[in-house]
Amino acid sequence: MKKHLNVGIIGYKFMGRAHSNAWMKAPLFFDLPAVPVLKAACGRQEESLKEFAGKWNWEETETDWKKLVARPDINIVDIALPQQLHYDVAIAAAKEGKHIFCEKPLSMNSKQAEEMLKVCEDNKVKHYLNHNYRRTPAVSYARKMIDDGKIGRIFHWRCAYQQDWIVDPEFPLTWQLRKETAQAGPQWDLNSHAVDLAHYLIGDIATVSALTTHFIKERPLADETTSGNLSASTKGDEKGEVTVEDAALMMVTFKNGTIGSFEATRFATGRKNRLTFEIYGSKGSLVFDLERMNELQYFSNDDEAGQQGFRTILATEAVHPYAANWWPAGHIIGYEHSFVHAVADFIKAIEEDTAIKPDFADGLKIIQVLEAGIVSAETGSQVTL
Ligand code: SOE
Repeated sequence: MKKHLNVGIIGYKFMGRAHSNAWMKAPLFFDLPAVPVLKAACGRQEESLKEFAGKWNWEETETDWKKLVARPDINIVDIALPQQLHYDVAIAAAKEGKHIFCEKPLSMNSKQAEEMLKVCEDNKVKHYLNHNYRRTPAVSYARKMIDDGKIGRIFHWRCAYQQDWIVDPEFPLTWQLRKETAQAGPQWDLNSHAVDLAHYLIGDIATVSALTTHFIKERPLADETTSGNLSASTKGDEKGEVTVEDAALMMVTFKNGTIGSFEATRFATGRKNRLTFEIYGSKGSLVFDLERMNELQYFSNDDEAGQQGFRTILATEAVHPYAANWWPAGHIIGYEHSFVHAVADFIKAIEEDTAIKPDFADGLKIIQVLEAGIVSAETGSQVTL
């Protein structure tokens, strides 16, 4: 019988569901060296927690996260919480010797991220930061094509992460819209994903020039007991100030000479969760769109004259990363599969004692870029990393 690794998850809203699904599915579709067991789920509201745990087959529940991370039978702590809570939980879990699977963005600031990394290293635990989009077959394959020299020298990176869930001025002031609980708006939530992809596909960023803006300055207060899955009810008529930006734009230079741009917004009406990047190089170009996540658009200068043009690679064949674990070629996968891939790689990394990326060191670098963006927007000057 395969070894078991007991998982304790903290958080049971949108990411709690996405992670639970991944812990369940990974051993069914991947040949793993150990099987994750959905041991205990933790949250503050007992009734809804129990409902969640029952539905997703978590064996037990805990309402105190400190108890959960101290339990000797827990091997992995899954932090499916807002960023404001990552620091305390990650430090405590690492000190208890637990491996950590942490939702993004890593932390509220780079000081926290540095400490989280150090405590994990000191305690020799695996630390994974869940920037899941890297693990779509198309994005992983884009990286392979770049490594294989298909794109040549990269000149341009152009990325936009667009959503529209707060366009309505009556959308309540949830934790994501307050600096003390979120640190920043789409700069943190969305550009963290985009910067992770840029680091993965292009390389380290050298300088940042940014601007941020507020479209709606006040909103009705939120009833936080109802908040989750990107919605919440309002709490009466009282309003409060929105203290994070609504949209952020960054222009960057990379250490390897590529230049790039990032657009992150929650005000792109009609765009629900659209993440696109374009990469232009000396030999070819690549375009990805999360709304068509099984595809990559590829242009090659090597194609015959007269027959050149962007063509669609359908990243569902056995040669594409992760794809062979699912269905026969051409049978597409979705958002949730990227979480399953992360869990599968994480279990392998624990059992084989290998690195898993992105880790907290990568998370620290991402937070440093995001902070540089905020400083640049505030000062109106370019920031060198
Ligand atoms: C909200 O913007 C959000 O849930 C992000 O926090 C996630 O990371 C992204 O995958 C989907 O949108």
